Amino acid sequence: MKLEADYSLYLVTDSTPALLGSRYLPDVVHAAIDGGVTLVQYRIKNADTAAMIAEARALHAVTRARGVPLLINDRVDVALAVGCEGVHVGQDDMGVAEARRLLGPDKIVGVTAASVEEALRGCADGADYLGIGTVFSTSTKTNTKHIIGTAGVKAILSALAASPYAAVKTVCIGGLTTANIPRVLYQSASPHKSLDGIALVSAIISAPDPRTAASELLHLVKMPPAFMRQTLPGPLVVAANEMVRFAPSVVRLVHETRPLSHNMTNLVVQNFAANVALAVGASPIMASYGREAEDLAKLGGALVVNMGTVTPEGLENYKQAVQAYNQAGQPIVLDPVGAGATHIRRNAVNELLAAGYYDVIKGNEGEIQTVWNTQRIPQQRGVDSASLLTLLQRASLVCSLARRERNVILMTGAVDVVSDGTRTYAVRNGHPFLGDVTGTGCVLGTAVSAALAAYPQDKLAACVAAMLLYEVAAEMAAERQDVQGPGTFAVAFIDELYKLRMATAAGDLRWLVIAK
Ligand code: 3NM
Ligand code: MG
Repeated sequence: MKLEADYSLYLVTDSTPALLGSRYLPDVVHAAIDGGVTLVQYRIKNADTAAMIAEARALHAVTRARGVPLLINDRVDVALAVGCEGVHVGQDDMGVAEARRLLGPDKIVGVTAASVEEALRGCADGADYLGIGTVFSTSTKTNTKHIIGTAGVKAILSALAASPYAAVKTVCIGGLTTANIPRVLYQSASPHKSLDGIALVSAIISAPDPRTAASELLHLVKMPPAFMRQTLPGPLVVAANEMVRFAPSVVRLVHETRPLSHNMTNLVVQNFAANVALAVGASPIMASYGREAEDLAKLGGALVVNMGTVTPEGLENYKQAVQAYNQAGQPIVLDPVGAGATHIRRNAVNELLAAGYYDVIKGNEGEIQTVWNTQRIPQQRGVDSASLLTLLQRASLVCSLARRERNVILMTGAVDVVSDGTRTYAVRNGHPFLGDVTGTGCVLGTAVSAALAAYPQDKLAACVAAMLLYEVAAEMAAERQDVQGPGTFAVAFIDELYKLRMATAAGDLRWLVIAK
């Protein structure tokens, strides 16, 4: 009888000193199983066969005593010699069918898959499970061929669900850590099939305390992510035709709850962002030190990560803060400023996307296109926006990206487009002066963060409310007699935002008649 394996937390071993240090591998595996590892793969490259068999035997003694299956990477002969529970083969190793023939029907045979084609072939050849990856680039395995992201994992899961192999188990691998596991599980799930678990190396092997690390990781695999726990019991989702009418409720909620808007933003807009946060009724803090976020995330607010003046140190700070807000289940707005402009920024976007889940990603056309495809070399210069797509194309991109990321995507422009993958909106308010004052795009992220913190139950409704308030205030400011250009506009804009918010809190909703 074949052992029914539990794929929840799958440890792949690595004996390189950089990861294992001077520790004894069977001790580390022992501790990891005590912490919650449910499946172990012994993986070692360039070792003598006799030494491999001896070490695999020592590992098997540890795993068998605890009812955890042991698989051997690549080497069917070693698995046979040891009598362990199976093998894992890569695309360049012995084929699944051959391994199955040698091992018999009762052993576990798994295979690596980086594409739908490889996945379906592995299943057809009789694999019990797929190791899908590489999800994110990882220093543990540098010769990886394809970085497929959560979108690649989801494509494979969707294809399996629609195939005769829907029951084949799946894990994914590559660069997985406590910081990204919740969002990887959430974003890779297709409607009819989700991952059975997570496979990883360094998050356990190089952890100072492998037992605690495994226990934390297993907890993350089993629990719904914090950003879901918050929205699951949400009282209502705003109906499509009610968005505009609902906006004042969100504005009022911000006014009443005065949520924290934590901005990690660029040098240009610090002051403007803080003033806009105050004008909409939020409580701003401009804190760029990542370690501070752990305390700030507990205050019920939202984080804005604006990579307008990104530096290596800044990037590390963003990642720490993103992890803290994800863990606290508090919303994050990512503003990938100038995302396509340089390869440094393209890498920064990649790293930020791998570092956590973003409730809203806000950017102009070029920036959103770069998030969609970070390999893309854009036509964009600096951070100013130029539109090359039709409104329909923009709406379609925004909607597809929102589906992929399972969040809300907001694309700014003469007409702003926002979508949660199901409901897609265009907001036509605003004024050309917004384009003549620096930071007005960035600072919309601050207004959105306040709305999200006040009304996380429906992120799209929160975004639409913030956008309407912001853009209608811009129209009102631009039309004032005393406004003569961008300079006076910027000052009047803060005033009009403040006045609109106060009027809304007092029940005066006349501004809604110009919302479009
Ligand atoms: N296989 P870490 S990536 C062993 O993509 C392995 O097939 C991969 O290490 C694949 O969890 C990988 O430390 C290494 O990122 C994963
Ligand atoms: Mg291999």
